[in-house]
Amino acid sequence: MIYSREYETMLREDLEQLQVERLQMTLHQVYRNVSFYKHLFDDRKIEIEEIKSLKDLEKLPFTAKENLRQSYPYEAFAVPLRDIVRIHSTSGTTGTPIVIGYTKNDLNMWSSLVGRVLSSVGIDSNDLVQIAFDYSQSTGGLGFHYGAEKLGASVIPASGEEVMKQIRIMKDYRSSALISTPGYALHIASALEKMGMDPQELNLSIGLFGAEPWSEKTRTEIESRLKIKAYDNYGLSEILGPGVAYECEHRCGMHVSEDHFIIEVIDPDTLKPLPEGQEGELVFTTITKQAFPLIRYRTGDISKIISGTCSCGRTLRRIERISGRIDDMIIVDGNNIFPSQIEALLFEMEGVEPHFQILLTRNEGLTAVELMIEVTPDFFSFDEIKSAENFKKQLSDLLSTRLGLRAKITLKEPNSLERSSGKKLKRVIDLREE
Ligand code: DLL
Repeated sequence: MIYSREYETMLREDLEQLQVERLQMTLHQVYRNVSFYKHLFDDRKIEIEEIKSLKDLEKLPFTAKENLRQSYPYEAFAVPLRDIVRIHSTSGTTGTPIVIGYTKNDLNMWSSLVGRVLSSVGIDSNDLVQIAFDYSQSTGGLGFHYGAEKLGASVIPASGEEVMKQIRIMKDYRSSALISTPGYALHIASALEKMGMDPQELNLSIGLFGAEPWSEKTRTEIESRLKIKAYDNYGLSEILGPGVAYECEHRCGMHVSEDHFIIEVIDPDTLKPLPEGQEGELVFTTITKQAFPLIRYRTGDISKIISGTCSCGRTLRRIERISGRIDDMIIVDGNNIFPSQIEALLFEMEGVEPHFQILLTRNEGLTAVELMIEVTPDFFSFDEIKSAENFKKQLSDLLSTRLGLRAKITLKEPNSLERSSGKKLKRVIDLREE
């Protein structure tokens, strides 16, 4: 079903006109209220009145994660704190998080956009929607929660429950849709198989998955093991949370809610916009957000715009499945982590070199993380095994409290981790798709 027919099927010409009008308003708003945009615009001598078409977007500066980190906590907000009704945050590349605010209107808009995501895969008020996303600072849980409630579905907030409890809820409450990371769906499938329970005993028919990269192969695997139809959806907290782009029943790319976001694909090296159909970095400009508007925000995600129209009738353009990142960010069961954050923690510890490797594999659907670290030459000599165990415990507590990361820690002799020919260590070895 199409949730918001007027906008989702708008004539392209009208949509582009709407985008330009909304962009103008947003530019005035950020110039007036966000000091780093005022400086950026002044430095580049940008006259907002001269931004008259989408082509003129190119004249505007990009926003990077770094700009938002430097605005910690509230400098990037475009409204006073009294108008903020919700605060989420996301990890920056180093220790400082990016803080995202929402006004009442923003939350309303967010719920409607999530309503589009749910409707487009056939979820409606007859559905029992089990949400297995985290309900804390990340946007998956609460984002889907309010969107599903707005749609009138029965919402089961199940995050944080361990897998047996999830399955029990799913079976007894007859959940018809599961919303989670694709990895968690595989985890549920493994648990069902271990219990010897046939997924046909459940009432589940739809799975809506996102927040981490996955492949067509994983889609097929989830569908055959859980006996459901699985759909992809994309979003990021800085721009909104879930609700930015979504598959429809045809599953040939994700429609971008272009009445709220202007999308560009750029070459990450030259920063020049690329034509439709060419792969590059996704860049979004928000055009309806009040509290946290962003101009040309570089997502770091790689994809491309799919040319041509979709048979569902939506005129909103589609992006292809996210194929990777331009940086080294890794996503562990929906949690985004930069190796530089781990490095910063290691610098706080004594007795280790900042040489480490992160090995990612799958264990019953979820990500198993092994952190291999080189210790200094005197580490093994100055004390016995006990100190190594203490060290590992201390580090794993730090990883878990600061980054929400559970990892097996393996200590390695100095210079034992393989260096590439340029003597640089490959930080991340990701074997999850193998
Ligand atoms: O992951 C928002 C979200 C929640 C989207 C639930 C969909 C479902 P962040 O925690 O800020 O927000 O992480 C955003 O996750 O830049 C991508 O790298 C990655 N990502 C999100 N959706 C997908 C997807 C939420 N469908 C970052 N495929 C983004 C691949 C995805 N990667």
